[in-house]
Amino acid sequence: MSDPNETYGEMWQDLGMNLRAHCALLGAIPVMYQNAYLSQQNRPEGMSYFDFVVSEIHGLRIKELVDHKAAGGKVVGTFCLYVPEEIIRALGAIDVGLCAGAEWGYNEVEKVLPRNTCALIKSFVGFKMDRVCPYVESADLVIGETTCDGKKKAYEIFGEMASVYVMELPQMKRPEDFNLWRSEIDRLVAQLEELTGRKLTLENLKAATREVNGKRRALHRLNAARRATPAPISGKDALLASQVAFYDDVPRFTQMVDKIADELEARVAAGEGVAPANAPRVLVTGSPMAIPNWKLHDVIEKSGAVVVADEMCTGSRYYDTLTPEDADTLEGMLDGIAKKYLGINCACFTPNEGRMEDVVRMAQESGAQGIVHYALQFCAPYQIEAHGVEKAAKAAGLPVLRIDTDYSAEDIGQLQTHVEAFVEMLSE
Ligand code: BJ8
Repeated sequence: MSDPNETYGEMWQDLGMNLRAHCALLGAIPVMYQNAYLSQQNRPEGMSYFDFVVSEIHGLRIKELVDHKAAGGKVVGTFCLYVPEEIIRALGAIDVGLCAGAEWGYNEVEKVLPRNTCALIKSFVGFKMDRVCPYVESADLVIGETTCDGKKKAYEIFGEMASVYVMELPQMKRPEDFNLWRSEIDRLVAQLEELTGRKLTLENLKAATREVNGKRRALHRLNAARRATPAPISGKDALLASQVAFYDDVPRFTQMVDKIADELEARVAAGEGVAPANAPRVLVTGSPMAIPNWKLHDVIEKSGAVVVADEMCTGSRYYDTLTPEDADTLEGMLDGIAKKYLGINCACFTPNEGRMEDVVRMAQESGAQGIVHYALQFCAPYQIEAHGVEKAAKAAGLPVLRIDTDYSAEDIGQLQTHVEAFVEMLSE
């Protein structure tokens, strides 16, 4: 394999990246990937596409973004599911998810953020401070949102280093909250029209909506196949597909995921799986897992269970509902977008009963025998909401294991002990 620094060094330098630090970050990923992914048996052949995507994680896709910018296009970075990607795409910009899943630059970060900030926030600030993420460095505009307190305050600091626009997201779902959110969508449109120099129209919004819905449908197909026994794909592989959905080229990604779904459906028909039919089945719910955060799924699956569903932003919250495509006015399309996005069940909302219902429904549909609740340490919304999830799950007869962790490898031994005991209990 060619040396990525030789192939892409000039491009990274032109983006203003810190090449020395970046080299250290990039060097860590193949080892993690080998341990978590390439060591798996009987993976679907279609996953070779994702092996390639990860091997080129800061290479080919960044080259595509750079080419797009050279042709006059814009790149927009986002951190949250509530930012409607249909609008960004309709205006000819490319959207990329910027959530970071690796510990980086904490020494510097902890000079500006409290130590007890969640790993996701510390990492995205660390990536920017150290200039090691080519996605962040490619972005012409970063869109934040008022979800949790940590994120909304961190955007103020992030805004000292990058161009940031923040959407106000309500924290309840009453009619007056919908009205606020709907007006925020109009503000976003104006902001993006100014950035791109283009006008949002019924036609370009419909076309982008069809495209993004296509991606969601493909992910839905892939994940529906996981309901079969034996599971035709590991939870880790399904997680990777969800993670890559946030930055890959949309038509290409959709085609590749559909191809994997074809393969999985054939496996299901043939009764083939990646784990034995009697492997304990687990649903994971909680905070999102950004690339390369594969830690919990890896521990669960190496303990002999299989993750068959993910109620997370890197999971069902992303693909479960589609944006309506059939309104015949631009206003109507934007109303549909506002409604679809406000329907997402993030723990930043109160109350958030919809999430409890989703967790129980998904566990039942996927045949999960137990639930692992995952929260990043210092993520108050998910750590506190774990109580409600536990109550709803127990009422449905589903045992719950609560895991609070971060991105470091230090607690892996401890995690293994807890997870192995839970898996053993499920297999009794
Ligand atoms: S829709 S989950 S992507 S806000 S882990 S930064 S909540 S302290 S990421 Fe999220 Fe949007 Fe909700 Fe999804 Fe705060 Fe928790 Fe950190 Fe979090």
